[in-house]
Parts: sequence; C-alpha cells; structure tokens
Amino acid sequence: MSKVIYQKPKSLTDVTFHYCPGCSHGIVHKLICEVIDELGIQGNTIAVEPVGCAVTAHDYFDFDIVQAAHGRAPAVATGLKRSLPDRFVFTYQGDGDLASIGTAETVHSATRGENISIIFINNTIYGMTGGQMAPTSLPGQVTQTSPYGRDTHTQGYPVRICEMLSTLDGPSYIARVSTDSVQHIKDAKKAIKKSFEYQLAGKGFSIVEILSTCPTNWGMSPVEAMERLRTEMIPYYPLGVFKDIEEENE
Ligand SMILES: Cc1ncc(C[n+]2csc(CCOP(=O)(O)OP(=O)(O)O)c2C)c(N)n1
Ligand code: SF4
Repeated sequence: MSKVIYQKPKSLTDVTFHYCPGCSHGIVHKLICEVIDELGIQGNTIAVEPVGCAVTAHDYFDFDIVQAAHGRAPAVATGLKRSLPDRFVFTYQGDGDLASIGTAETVHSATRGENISIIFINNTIYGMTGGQMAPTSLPGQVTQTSPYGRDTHTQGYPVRICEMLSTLDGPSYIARVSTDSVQHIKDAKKAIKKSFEYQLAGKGFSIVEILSTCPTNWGMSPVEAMERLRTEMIPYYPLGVFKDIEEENE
C-alpha cells in the first residue's frame, strides 16, 4: 500500500509559476497555501495581491483575490475586513510596494491595529520593473538606479519595517523570517501560521517580513543569491519576533 508523504497544497493551482529560477516568491506562495489548507480556510480567504512580480498571484492562489494599486493593499484589506469581518483577509506585498509607495498605508493600518495579516516580501530591490533601488536596498548595493552602490549620504539608509512598526501599540504580531535554508523556511511557515491564527482569533494587525531573493536583478545564480541573503541580508535585517502580544500578556 502506498503512503502519501508529500503533496501540493490544495489551495495552490496547477499553473506553472512564472517566477525566475531561485526566486523566493514561489516558496512563500507554497507556505501560504499549506497554512491555509491546515487552517481549513480556503473557502473563506480573500487575498489582496500587489503590483510587482506577484501581480499574477491570482493564477496560483486558488481562493478569492483582489488586486490593489501599488502600495494600497492594506487600505483595500481594511475595507474588505471591515465590511466582511468573517472572512480571512491577507495582503501579499513586495518592498517597493509596502515600504515605498505604500508606507503610509502600512504604518496607518498597523497603528489602527486592523485585523488583517500582511506578508511582506523583502528582496531589497524592485523586481518587476527591472531592478531599481528599493527603500530596503542595502548600503553599497548596486542597482539600476544606484550603479555605484547605494550611497547613504544621498540615498539614505534602508528601512527596517519590523523594528519601525514594533514601536506602535496597534500590531499584535511582528516577525522577520527568511527563505535561505530548510530550517528558516520551516520557521517562516510557523510565523505565517501564527499571523493567520491571530487574525482568526480577532487579535488584530500582524506582519511577517520574509527575507527573499531576486537572483535575476541581483545578477546572481540562484545559489549565489541564497548565499547573499544569508551573509549580507540577515546581518542587516536580523531574524526574530519583534512583537507578540501573547508573550507580553504572560
Ligand atoms: C502607482 C504605480 N507606481 C509605479 C508602478 C510601477 N511598478 C510596478 S512593479 C514596481 C515595483 C515592484 O517592486 P516590489 O514591490 O519590491 O515587488 P517585486 O517585483 O520585487 O516582487 C513598480 C514601481 C505601478 N505599477 N504603479
Ligand atoms: S525578477 Fe526577481 S522578484 Fe521577480 S520573479 Fe524574477 S527573481 Fe523573482
């Protein structure tokens, strides 16, 4: 008798990802769908997809999904959740989307403690548009718009979203995770699940920042990109839980 030890999540369609080889978007899509299957909320979920490489997430996610203008996903999610409080609502956003054009929506949905979940893909670059500098690009990082490397004197310092939002009273759960190793991917799934469970329990705003790769615009092979994530990104963006109201209440 054969035993199933691994299978594709039910919430993920059979459509082949358009993402580049070695891109983290596919890994995170799968984790989200596994969590949605485990929580049994496929029929009750509404995602808000971004502008960026995940703009066609609706081809891969097999549940209701709304497209928001660049950066506006938390505002759209707020409207959805307030008008349909029994639905599970999450946004999926890149760093260009969430930490640049959508900074105001991010900060104000957090400070209001909206009962939504945010999945934040930080790959330190604008992927879809060909590799421009993002607010999260590292000091010295070469991009299309910082060809000599990000100069902090003229282009400022990277934004650490988790640390910044953890100063607010609104959020219930804030964590930064990574996709560079099997253990870190398992940890990422746990954080996503916790965020989703907090919303289901009515605990309010949560965000999971997922350190991710963009081998194409970094000009690297998939293996080199994982190495850069591990050796350059994690030291600048430390992993961990920045806020958890459950632990504060203990
Ligand atoms: C209002 C608006 N401004 C700018 C753009 C152009 N645009 C499309 S995707 C993108 C950046 C995407 O980068 P990010 O959000 O980091 O996602 P990634 O592609 O890296 O996953 C930009 C600036 C747009 N579509 N709409
Ligand atoms: S351009 Fe970058 S973020 Fe976009 S699919 Fe390719 S590797 Fe992923």
